[in-house]
Amino acid sequence: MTRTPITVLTYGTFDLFHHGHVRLLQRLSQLGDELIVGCSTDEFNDIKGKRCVMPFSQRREVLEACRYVTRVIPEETWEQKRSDIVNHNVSIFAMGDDWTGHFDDLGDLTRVLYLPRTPDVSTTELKTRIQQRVSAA
Ligand code: C2G
Repeated sequence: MTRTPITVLTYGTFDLFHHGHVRLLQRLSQLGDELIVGCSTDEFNDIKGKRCVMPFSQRREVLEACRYVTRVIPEETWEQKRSDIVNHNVSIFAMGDDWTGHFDDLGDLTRVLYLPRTPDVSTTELKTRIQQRVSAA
């Protein structure tokens, strides 16, 4: 009797991939059998008001190289989560806890979890550090 694989789903921009991203994906991968990551497209980042250093194709390539990630899908809209959850038979939808409460409405479809962020690292902080190094050079 083979059981249904537990599929975990998350979304994000994942620009300048760092250990905070890695630790989230590592914990998520431990919650199930496969981890699907919705990577925000450049067009969706415009909607989110995020300016990326790395274009979607590079952010996707980095995520696909991550040992904890099974599959990467494009995230193009806020609204696609419900259909993604159904189409990929997702058992757990999870995000970092800066999103706590934002996706509770998905609770009728799947388990919704928010995991603690990794402290002291963010894409924004990395950009600042780089700018400081450049100006100090
Ligand atoms: N994260 C983390 N620890 C950090 C930084 C980020 O756990 N130090 C988590 C965030 O909480 C998020 C994921 O890594 O769950 C990706 O972070 P971002 O690339 O900043 O994603 P975001 O812009 O929050 O996009 O529809 C959902 C959005 O696409 C989420």
